[in-house]
Amino acid sequence: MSALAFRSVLRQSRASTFSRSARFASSSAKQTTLKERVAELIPVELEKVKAVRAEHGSKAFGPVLVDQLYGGMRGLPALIWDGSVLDAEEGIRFRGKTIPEIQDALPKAPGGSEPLPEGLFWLLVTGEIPTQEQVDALSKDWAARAAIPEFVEELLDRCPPTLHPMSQFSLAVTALNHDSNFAKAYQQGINKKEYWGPVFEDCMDLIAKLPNIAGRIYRNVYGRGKLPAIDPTKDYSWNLTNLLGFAENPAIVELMRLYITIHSDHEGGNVSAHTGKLVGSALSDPFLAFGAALNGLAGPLHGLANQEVLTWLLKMQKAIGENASDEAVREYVWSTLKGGQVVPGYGHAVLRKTDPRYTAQREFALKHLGDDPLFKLVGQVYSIVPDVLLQAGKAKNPWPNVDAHSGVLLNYYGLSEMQFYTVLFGVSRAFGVAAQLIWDRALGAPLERPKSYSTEAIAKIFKNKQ
Ligand code: CMX
Repeated sequence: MSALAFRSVLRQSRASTFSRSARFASSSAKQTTLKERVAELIPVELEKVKAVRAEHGSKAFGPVLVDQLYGGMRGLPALIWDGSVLDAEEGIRFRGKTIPEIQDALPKAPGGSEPLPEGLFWLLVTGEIPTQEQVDALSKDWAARAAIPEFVEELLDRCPPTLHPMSQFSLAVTALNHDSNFAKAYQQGINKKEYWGPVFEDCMDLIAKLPNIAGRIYRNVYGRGKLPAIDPTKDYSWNLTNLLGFAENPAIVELMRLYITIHSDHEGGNVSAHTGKLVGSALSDPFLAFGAALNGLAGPLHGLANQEVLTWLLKMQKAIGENASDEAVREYVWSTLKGGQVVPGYGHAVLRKTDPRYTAQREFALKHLGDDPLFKLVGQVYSIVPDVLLQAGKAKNPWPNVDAHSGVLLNYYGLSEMQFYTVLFGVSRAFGVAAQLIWDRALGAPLERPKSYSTEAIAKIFKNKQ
């Protein structure tokens, strides 16, 4: 396809978005549902992909270094991921929008000032800012789908409280595959072109059921009594916070809205996002794909770091006391490094500056946490760790990531059980993985199957080459 034809496809797609926005300007008009909007967008996106592949399909990104094969594939262009793009300096953009931009643009709860994650999901899936009515409709839809099967409740109730909450979480999500619309439709011989429909329904069910799973795990493991019912008049984050037992405090509900929004997506190459996409590419249904993603999120170099940060901070506080001097904190950081451990919450495989998700949480803390001693310690650590990591000379990025701040915020509001924190990260990460799974099936993404090499083969291939 020529450059001219390609530009015309892009123009058509923008025009279609524009006409839709114009349609939504009047709130009395019938509101398109998310599924109807995806159906409208699919032919446009298929054309876009066709045009890009026709024009650029045979072009190379550049050389692949042997070091990249040994080095965890850092920087290797390998995936298409539409929901968000991560810039090393600037951080994440969700469908082109920075965190402050989405905080500004997305609909809020009555009296709230943080974005509703329902709106973020709409944005991740469509690239468009939804109306308040569309967001409210999503809250209602998810509340209606929120119940989990009795056998999954029993499965969770039988887990020993010593089983890590993330293992329980992935177990329950995997078991939801019992009722997968997609798995059933596939067995009945669904046409490839129709895959996205049941996958969409599974993704909506998946997101909707996570609060009941997370709430049940929390109450079982920490002995917090019976789960309340979902309130269909409230938003997703209010219900999640209520199931955990904290919704009487509007500040933590607001925190949850921000938390779910900013942890949702971080482009496609991170362990949880990529695992979800990879497993989905085998046409495993969204429950199986996201269950696998959760197992990756449970690793200490990825999502579990938010548990590790608070554990590390509390250990430090115990060792050097509250209101310790900068010198004492510096020494503690060095002792962590000299003990062959990482400083949790610092560094990143892609980012090279302070993570804007850290900044968003810091701004929330400045507004709400006052002079909480742990918040003060987080600030003090921020003024010391980057210098130490630079001096140590190994980490490519000495700045804090998202996990450096979240635990302190949750702890402040009484959610002090660190082992549970990654479950909340997982609830949020479902939004990004689900949005991508819908598009992967809608656009016919193929089975992932990169090529692997043995060290012997590499030595042979490059034996006589410069
Ligand atoms: N503390 C100590 N050492 C660190 C470090 C940190 N915070 N960050 C990086 N390094 C070390 C690495 O372990 C590596 O050491 P070796 O050469 O001995 O293996 C070296 O510096 C180079 O690593 P890098 O290229 O800068 O970082 P990677 O891309 O390999 O790893 C990450 C990225 C996040 C795993 C790493 O920075 C880290 O372990 N950070 C602490 C854990 C953490 O906060 N993880 C959460 C990330 C965000 C998320 O996914 O949720």
